[in-house]
Amino acid sequence: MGLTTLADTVLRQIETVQDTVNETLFEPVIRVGVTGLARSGKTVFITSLIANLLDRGRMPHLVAAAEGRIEAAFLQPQPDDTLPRFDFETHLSQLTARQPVWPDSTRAVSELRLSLRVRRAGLLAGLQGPRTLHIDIVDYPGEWLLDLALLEKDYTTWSAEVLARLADRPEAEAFRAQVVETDPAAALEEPTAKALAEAFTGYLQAARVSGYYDCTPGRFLLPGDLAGSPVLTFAPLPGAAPGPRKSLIREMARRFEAYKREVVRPFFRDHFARIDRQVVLVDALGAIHKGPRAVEDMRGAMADILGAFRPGQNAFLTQLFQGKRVEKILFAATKADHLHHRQHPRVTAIMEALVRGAVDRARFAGAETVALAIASLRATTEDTMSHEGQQIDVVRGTLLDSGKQAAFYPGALPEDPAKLLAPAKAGAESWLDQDYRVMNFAPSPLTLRPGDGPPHIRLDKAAQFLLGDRL
Ligand SMILES: Nc1nc2c(ncn2[C@@H]2O[C@H](COP(=O)(O)OP(=O)(O)O)[C@@H](O)[C@H]2O)c(=O)[nH]1
Ligand SMILES: [Mg+2]
Repeated sequence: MGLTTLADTVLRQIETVQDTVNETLFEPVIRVGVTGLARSGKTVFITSLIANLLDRGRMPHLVAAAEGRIEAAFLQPQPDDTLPRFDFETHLSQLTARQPVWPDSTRAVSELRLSLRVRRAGLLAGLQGPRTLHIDIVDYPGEWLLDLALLEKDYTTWSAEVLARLADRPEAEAFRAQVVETDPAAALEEPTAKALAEAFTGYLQAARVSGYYDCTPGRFLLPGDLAGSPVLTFAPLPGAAPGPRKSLIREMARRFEAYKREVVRPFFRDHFARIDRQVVLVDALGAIHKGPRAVEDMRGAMADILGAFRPGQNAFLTQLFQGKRVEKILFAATKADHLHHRQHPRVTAIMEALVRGAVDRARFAGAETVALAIASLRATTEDTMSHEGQQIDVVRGTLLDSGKQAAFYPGALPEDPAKLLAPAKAGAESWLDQDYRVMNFAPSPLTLRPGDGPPHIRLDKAAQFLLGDRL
């Protein structure tokens, strides 16, 4: 499918709906979850993955595509009536416009169904006709997974932990000042509750910008359609809940419980527990650039996120999953086009080290895992330049801010990931040997040959890991 024929595809897909409705009931479905913290690259990943599954010219490592066994790929209407559809067409047209732009950031869960008609491999090929596999791709914020930890806590414990954590963070100054002024046992007044919740949300947003990832409750940052509702109008307070009747703290504790019941649990029940295979995207280079604290924080967030894939740990999840499990987890360091490919094995090694503990546990729980350095949409080209008598490997691209062409060298990542992770764990303020830079590149204008999807790095390997065994 060339990009110009997008409209045709939409028509074609509507025609095929009628024919497939009956068959669909018997056709296999794989649900692939795509998660990661905000700006880790979920939207670009899903858009490019779908475009490259529709047009498979750049997917040599997807075996079924390389063998020519994928006879057709088409988008289908949304199978879940209550979930927003992943807006593939808009995102793709943004990435492939004459003046391409990165897609708008999305703030909630969405889903899309892609179906592949595949000829069987090997001996069965001649005996049976092609079969159809439906791939439901679900995009959801990693922040929502972090909320799992809240289920195990009551309001008093949660408040004590959060207040201890923010005690020495400058981002929390305004919120701390309000807490000092507040008497938790005083009668509830809605304006006070609202002001506290707003100050707390302000702190979470500032903490996020500074590179902290421990920013739960997740919906305070990504409220979606819950913005302003009572389940999001609470904040941690010192002292023991429940406190006196009709007091501020009692109502805060009640809303905290409502948040767990009405927001966190339904997400895990309706979305998370149905996932067969999971992609976890990490902007590892971005965290390295922010410094050791951001790396350590991200490691912690990854451990928490991955805790959700080990149902045995959590009574609520164990009950939800009932023995079903996530079969495969792909950990992908995104935006690898910021680095020359000679450095890619090092990012992969850092990624593997970042998630090692969690991966060991996931393996133990039966999931197959892999770490890859990928770029969903390659925005740079590689080059080697001489600088002060040395040859350095750079990437070239168009800067997002100025629109100027630039050659970029982010710094040499260490061969041994411990050189980054150990100082991060030990609480170092900055990297010892050097700084790491990142740059925001604009997507490059594309001229795609018919049959080719957008340029990427290792998206085909990612697809092979996620889907290959079922194609
Ligand atoms: N160079 C480059 N930048 C990327 C890539 N993927 C994402 N980005 C950048 O990361 C930003 C966030 O990506 P997005 O997919 O919107 O993240 P989300 O919040 O996880 O959905 C984009 O606006 C781009 O600036 C990639 O493959 N290469
Ligand atoms: Mg997004």
